[in-house]
Amino acid sequence: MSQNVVVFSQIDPIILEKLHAQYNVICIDPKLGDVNTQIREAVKDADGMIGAGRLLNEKNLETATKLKIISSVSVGYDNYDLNYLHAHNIWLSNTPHVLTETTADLAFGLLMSAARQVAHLDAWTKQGHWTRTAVAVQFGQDIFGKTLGIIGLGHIGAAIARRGFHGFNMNILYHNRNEKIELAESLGATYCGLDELLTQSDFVVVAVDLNSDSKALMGAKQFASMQKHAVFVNIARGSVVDESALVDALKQKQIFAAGLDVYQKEPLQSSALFELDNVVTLPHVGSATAETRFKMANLAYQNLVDALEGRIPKYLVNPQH
Ligand code: 8YV
Repeated sequence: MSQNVVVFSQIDPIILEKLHAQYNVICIDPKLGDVNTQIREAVKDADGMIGAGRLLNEKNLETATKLKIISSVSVGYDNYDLNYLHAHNIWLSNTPHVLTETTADLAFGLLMSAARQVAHLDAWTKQGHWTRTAVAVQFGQDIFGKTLGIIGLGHIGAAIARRGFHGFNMNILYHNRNEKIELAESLGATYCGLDELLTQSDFVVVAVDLNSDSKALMGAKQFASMQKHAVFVNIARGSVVDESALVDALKQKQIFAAGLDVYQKEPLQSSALFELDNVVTLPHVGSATAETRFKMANLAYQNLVDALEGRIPKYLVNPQH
């Protein structure tokens, strides 16, 4: 008797086809009505779930009496209620490593775009404003040889540091819950407190997991302590940043510019950020290349199959139960 699997977001079509071949699959489709209502109904007989980007907790999992695993197609897992999953013996797996370099590429793309006003000057040029040689208002910030401060030296933070160190001869500072001495030595990176990193860095990149320590880590005081020519980049989670404080800092030119891929509310349809010329806003595309999203979906598929066939998945977020 085939097991039942709920697919709660769009996943790679090749992987979806494999799931259909092995399991009774129900796909949640926002076009068919309220997603939580669909999830509550679909999980009643579900043995497994696979997908990403949805808040899964008691409100939509309370009917899931058979659920063994939620296989997330993501490395971050702040959108799952881990306490609820633990209390109900539901495994959560994720997809680390396969997206590290792709996400670090995007982070550096945001850093460079914000530093050199790429998004704003692209629109400005296309609107016909280019009537003479660039003047000060079109100038950007140098990157080569400058100081890059990384908040969160995990796999993605380290990949960003490698790009700065090897590619742009940058001086690397990092702040982390614990020092990473060997890794830091390989990057010529210096551990420092958050305040020192913010005051010393020309570029500040947030690459932390969202947790109780990192929530609202960047607020008015932190932005005010940055240098006026500094660029701020967030590819972690929106809730690490007090977004209204960032808007104020950008409006008051407390920092030069920002590059954002994540927001407190997603998807973001309107925001004071959209009125500003000194912020680049991307729609949470850090891992969004066809190649990487296939790797993530394939890894999530393997985690799901392992759990449903009685094996321990390779990347369990909550192995303790
Ligand atoms: C996911 C991400 O696509 O992996 C993560 O944690 O942020 C992205 O790669 C996103 O979580 C899907 O909503």
